[in-house]
Amino acid sequence: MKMSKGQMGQRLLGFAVAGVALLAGGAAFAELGQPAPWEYTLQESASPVMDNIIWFHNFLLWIITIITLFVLGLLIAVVVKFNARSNPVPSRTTHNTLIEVAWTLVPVLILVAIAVPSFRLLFQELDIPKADLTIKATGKQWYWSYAYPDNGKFEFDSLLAQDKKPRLLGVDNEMVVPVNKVIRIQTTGADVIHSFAMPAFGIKIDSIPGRLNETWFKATKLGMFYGQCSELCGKDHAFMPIAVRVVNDQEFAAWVEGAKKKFATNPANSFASTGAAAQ
Ligand SMILES: [Cu+2]
Repeated sequence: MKMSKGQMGQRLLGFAVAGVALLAGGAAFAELGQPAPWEYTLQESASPVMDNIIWFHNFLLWIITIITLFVLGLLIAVVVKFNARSNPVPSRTTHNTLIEVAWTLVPVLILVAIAVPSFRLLFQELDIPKADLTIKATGKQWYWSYAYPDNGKFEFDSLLAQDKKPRLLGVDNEMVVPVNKVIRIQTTGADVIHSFAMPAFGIKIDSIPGRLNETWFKATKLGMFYGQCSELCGKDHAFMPIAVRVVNDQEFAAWVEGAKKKFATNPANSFASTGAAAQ
């Protein structure tokens, strides 16, 4: 297909307009705690771990961009300066100690520079600080159950609510947590492997039958946060969202009082069925 110069210009202008619209749109639609149309960045952070994940992501983006541009520059230099026409008599050099040492050492130093913050982030994710609150999240086909063993012992199911916004993320009973508190999440699967994932808090951990996995987050912002089961777990895998409401301490205490009564006779309440609630 041949295009005239005018058509080409028009097409380029079209791409430019689309690109700017995309950038502006991404910023305009970005909403805390949930995905946004045309989103191309990580979700806005609401926890110290996610702050560091975003920092590390940007750090790596800089490094990879510099390396890519450097290699591109070398390639262009080779193509332009050392082709048969501009360099008819090639050099017969086979060794250069300085360059060989440099191209071994420099990548090692770059990898060390990446390894240090990488391990720091891994340890931050794995070392669970002293928890203010423990919640057990059990993945089931196809919904989640949340147990609060610390706060009067209750457990409830959290199912997708078709009529709630945001679409496919709203649930009937949200997990509720206090703001700026260390929340330990213990997770397991009741039937198959699920995965508890919450992008704004920077956590994603498999929920495996017969095993209790642990992770943690500290929500630093109030509001609603949404995640999804992130391990293919059957036909309704896409329909078992995770919704977390972050509230202040007073609201949390009030919610606990209400939840204890509301879920006391819940068949999902393992504390009630085992008699643990009476202890
Ligand atoms: Cu699942």
